[in-house]
Amino acid sequence: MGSRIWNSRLAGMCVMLGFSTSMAVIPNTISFVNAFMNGTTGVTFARPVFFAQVPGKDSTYVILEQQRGNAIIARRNNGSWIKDTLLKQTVVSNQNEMGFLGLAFHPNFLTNRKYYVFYSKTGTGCDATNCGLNVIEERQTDSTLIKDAGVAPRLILNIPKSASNHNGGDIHFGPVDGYLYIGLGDGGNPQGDPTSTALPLGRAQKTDTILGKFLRIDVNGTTGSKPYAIPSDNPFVSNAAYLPEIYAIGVRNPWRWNFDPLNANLWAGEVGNNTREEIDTVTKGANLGWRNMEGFACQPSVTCTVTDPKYTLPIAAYPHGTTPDTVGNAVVGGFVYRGKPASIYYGLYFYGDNGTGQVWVVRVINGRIAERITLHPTPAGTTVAKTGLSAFGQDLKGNLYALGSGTSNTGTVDILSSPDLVSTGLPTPASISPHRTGKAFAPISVGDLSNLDLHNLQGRKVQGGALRNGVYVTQRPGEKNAALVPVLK
Ligand SMILES: [Ca+2]
Repeated sequence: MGSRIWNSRLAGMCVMLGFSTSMAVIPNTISFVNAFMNGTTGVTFARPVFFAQVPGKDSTYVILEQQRGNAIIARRNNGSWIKDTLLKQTVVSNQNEMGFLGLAFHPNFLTNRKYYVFYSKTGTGCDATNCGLNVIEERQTDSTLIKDAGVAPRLILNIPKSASNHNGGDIHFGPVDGYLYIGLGDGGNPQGDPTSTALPLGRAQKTDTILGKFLRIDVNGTTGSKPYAIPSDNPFVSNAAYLPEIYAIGVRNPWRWNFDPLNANLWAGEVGNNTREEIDTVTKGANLGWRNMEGFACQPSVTCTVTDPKYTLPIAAYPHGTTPDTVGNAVVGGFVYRGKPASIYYGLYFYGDNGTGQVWVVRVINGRIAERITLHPTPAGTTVAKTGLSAFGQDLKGNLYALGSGTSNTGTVDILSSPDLVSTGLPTPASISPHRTGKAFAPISVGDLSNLDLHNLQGRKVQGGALRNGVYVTQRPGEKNAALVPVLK
């Protein structure tokens, strides 16, 4: 099948999910349990800001330590959790919002061992505290898949900026198209903020800069002298006023964001300015409003209309403050839960706030929040879910994690734990259901799996008997279109 599937659009095949959507009451009490306990002691990190499972490796995860510049491997070894180092970036800036910010495994990582890093370092010829250079590089592991091969990286993108803040820094491959998506902040003070007079529009609304944007590039090719290709269906490729890398405009600081693995919807936590925080779903060609809008409101100094159809409004926004249940000061984007398909949380979106440490789960109907639950960690009475909440993570079974920053070595990675959340068992029988007739969801049996090519989200081909509970990409041999399917087994 090769990489063909990654150029296919999600179409042509639908799935029967094997369960019905429940509108039952969402439980508001869950446990936050250190994911790497050895007896009574948990493995800790310094300012962890990113978590992912290493493709093809059970019980093996990568965690980024922002300021130390380390990509740490936490893995199970002889019954204990131990730490190894995938990569140490010695040039990473230690400015507050800078550091080692993002990592993404190539969709074909298990065959080409390529991975991509986003980090910031001190810019050339400028004050270390007031400017910086964000860098995206392609690297490769050795045959163990958990140690960098030590060869020179391939530069993908240099992103110079005149301030240390508003970097964004999350990068992910599209689950269906296989392109690399990059979330970039507006470049920070002073020009990015609404108090600026130097750049009346701000960078996020200017289409000749990549700052304040979501970008989409193809790392498997080249366009002209660029070390990557421009996907031919990027939204502005035929508009000379826009840089062709641009996928969506109008963001201030999309600190953490992720794809829903089931349908490739892009959910982002967009860190606001002085007043409010917002959750966005980012669609191709969207204008997400900043810095004309913050949340659902126009900026005081800007002429704009909330109902202007050129803006894509947030899914949700919440005000600044310190009352834990309702407010915060810096949103942390999370995940749509796709672990246990029978869970009441299945399909709901988890996010939180860095300032209050609060975690919420929401049900979204028709693009707006229909229900929001504040998750209270056990024991009862505890209000702060995760002190210093910096990011969420998701493993290949769909389990969710929350990361909390510690300034030294006190940061931890917790698994969100409840009987409704943690995916451990493999129910039987398997049930996946491609849309064969064009008219109805048509269940197929385990035996029918032989008619499908199944790939995990890293592009590795898997087949019937070896399937684990999870989300897979399926494509009927000879067909052009691919679909993502959850598999129960
Ligand atoms: Ca916005």
